[in-house]
Amino acid sequence: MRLSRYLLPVAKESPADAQIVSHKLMLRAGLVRQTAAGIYAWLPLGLRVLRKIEKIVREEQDRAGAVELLMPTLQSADLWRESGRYDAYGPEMLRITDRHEREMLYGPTNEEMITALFRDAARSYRDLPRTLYHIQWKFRDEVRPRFGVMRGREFLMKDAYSFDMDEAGARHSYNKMFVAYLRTFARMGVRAIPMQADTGPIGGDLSHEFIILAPSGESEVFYHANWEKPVDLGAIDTEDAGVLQQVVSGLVADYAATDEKRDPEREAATGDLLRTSRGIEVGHIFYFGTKYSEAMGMAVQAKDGTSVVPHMGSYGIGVSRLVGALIEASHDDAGIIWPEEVAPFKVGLINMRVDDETCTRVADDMYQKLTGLGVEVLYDDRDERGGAKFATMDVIGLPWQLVIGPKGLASGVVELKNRRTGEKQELSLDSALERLTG
Ligand code: 5CA
Repeated sequence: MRLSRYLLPVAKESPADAQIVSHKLMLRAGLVRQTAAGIYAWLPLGLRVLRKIEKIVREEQDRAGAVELLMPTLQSADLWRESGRYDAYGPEMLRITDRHEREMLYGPTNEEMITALFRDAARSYRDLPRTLYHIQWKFRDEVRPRFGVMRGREFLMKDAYSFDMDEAGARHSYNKMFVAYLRTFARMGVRAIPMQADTGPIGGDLSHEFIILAPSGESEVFYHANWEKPVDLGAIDTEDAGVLQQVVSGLVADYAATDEKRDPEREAATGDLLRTSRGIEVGHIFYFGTKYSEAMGMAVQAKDGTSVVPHMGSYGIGVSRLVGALIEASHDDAGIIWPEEVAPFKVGLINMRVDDETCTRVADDMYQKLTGLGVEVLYDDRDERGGAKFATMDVIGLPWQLVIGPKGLASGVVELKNRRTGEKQELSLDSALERLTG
């Protein structure tokens, strides 16, 4: 992409209304713009990050055996009356009336809709177990939307729902998601710690929040120092319920809990290995048995002919919140430092002198070669000062900066800078190309 043809409104100054670093940087780096309280437009660069996060989430859901579908954002109030949650949900639900005076709502979550869909599609034990998911916008009319996309009113969520014949099956489905979540966040270059959590309005008795440690986090968390080391999942057979249960039990043997779920006994046992921090909730998983299937009259035929009410779980990931959370976890004074897997582009190519014929010819040629080889390049071909170009590249945080200027070219070299380490190297054009494609 040529920057001269892109939309990248980068700002030098930190916006006054942003309190935390990720919100400031998202505005400064031209990733999003607020269009109403807690509602954001995703500008081209921000959208690329959002899509990359979505892709990792989707791949790991698919790998865990979940099946993708897409449910609408607008739902009918009657559906929520079936579960009894229409009145219970409160002012966070955005209620809408259509031209025929029908009551609708912008979905804050989808337990009711998926239960209705699955109730009408599943007949017998042969149709179970199933885990279904979608990645769709949600709306919660938060009293105090804040911290940019981290606590928005409209936000993108991956929500998955599992249906099993019994509790043992449901726990297996839960454990599969548990492991899929660890893999998902690890691929984004962050560690999210699974913590015992409250179930809130979703209900149920088994629940974990996945939390990224960051000083700006909304919740206070307590955990065993072991969680500071990476978790090695190796090649476990997630289809084997026993093996998987052992792996998950082994992991949660190390204490980790949110404020509401603190356990003095386990904390005493953790001793001086107990750590405390603030954290950002990027995922939340629940097992809630037959709460919705029962209320909404869902039953399937078992092998022995009897009628069984399926056990359910639900599993959320805050896809848009993750964009902010990843920045909280990875930035410096100059700007964002994207982990390679979610970076909007891999390379920022800087032409230092667009008015210099050789410089522009070499930079154009490098741009063609890199993109031709499938490398994602943002090419700064604008007629701007070098200093401004460097500052832009630093704030938007692409993993690599390739600088082409007349001085270097005179001795046959270009400069390659690693955004994370700050390390700079002078290389020939060919070796630079090799480094970025190898
Ligand atoms: N139905 C369940 C699981 S599918 C559910 O709604 N869970 S949740 O309420 O915990 O939300 C799932 C994830 O969405 C949270 O872990 C969080 O990362 C994200 N999320 C929740 N509220 C917001 C918000 N206001 N802004 C941005 N992300 C949010």
